[in-house]
Amino acid sequence: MPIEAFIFDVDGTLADTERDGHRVAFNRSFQEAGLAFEWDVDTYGRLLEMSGGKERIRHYLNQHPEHPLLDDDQIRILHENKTRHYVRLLSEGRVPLRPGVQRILRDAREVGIRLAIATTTTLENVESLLEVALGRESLDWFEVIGAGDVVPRKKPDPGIYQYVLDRMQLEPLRCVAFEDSSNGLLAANQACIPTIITVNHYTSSQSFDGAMAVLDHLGDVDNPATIRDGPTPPGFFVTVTWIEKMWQLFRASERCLG
Ligand code: XBP
Ligand code: MG
Repeated sequence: MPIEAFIFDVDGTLADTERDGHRVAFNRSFQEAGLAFEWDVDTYGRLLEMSGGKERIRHYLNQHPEHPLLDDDQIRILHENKTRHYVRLLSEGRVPLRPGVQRILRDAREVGIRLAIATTTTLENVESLLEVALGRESLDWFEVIGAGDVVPRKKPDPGIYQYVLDRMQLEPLRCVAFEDSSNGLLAANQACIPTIITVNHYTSSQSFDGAMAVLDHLGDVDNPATIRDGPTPPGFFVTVTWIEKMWQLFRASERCLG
């Protein structure tokens, strides 16, 4: 029985968006609104435990009573402005895809693996990233783009994965999810989807129990991946064939959480 679909997270997985993309955009929005705070790289790393931009702003303000508390409408506007800044940063080509991503998408399409996205970020951000990095036509490669507020609760809640599975009528065990964070892994695992992790600056010290494999990135012929957990792929880069083997082993080991 072959793999039916690959489901991709976006932030940290398709591209390293957080530090030089989202964080900078949040700060521009705060500055524009005359707010007297700025998120440095480490502060932002701690705030990433809260997924969702609006939720993250609220979480920060709750922790910092010295700043004025904003109501939901004010946070919504602040976040809309943040999205505008973020899309502008993307259009300047500031956020490239991670190694191996474009190759895996192309190879998966060639062998008929269906593609989808399950992300916490705003839909506009996903569409802009795809358009800038892969061309407008790439939006059609993904049968479903599950993003942002289409579900009431964000990762680690499995809602966004369940939304994608339902829309595509997929069995979770016949899919592979690609994630970068422990929140993302928890979401995919609770939806019972075998998951490959590619870590980044912000997530490399997190715990990934229950993942199919953990690597620093997917790798490419001229850019070897380092494997943290799981067998090394031939040539040190992840291929669809290697994913299929890992998936068979993972399913046979009954390590899948549900
Ligand atoms: C991504 C997020 C998002 C982004 C910012 O998490 O939590 O909130 O950081 O995007 P994941 P928005 O990769 O697990 O989906 O500001 O649009 O929310
Ligand atoms: Mg992510």
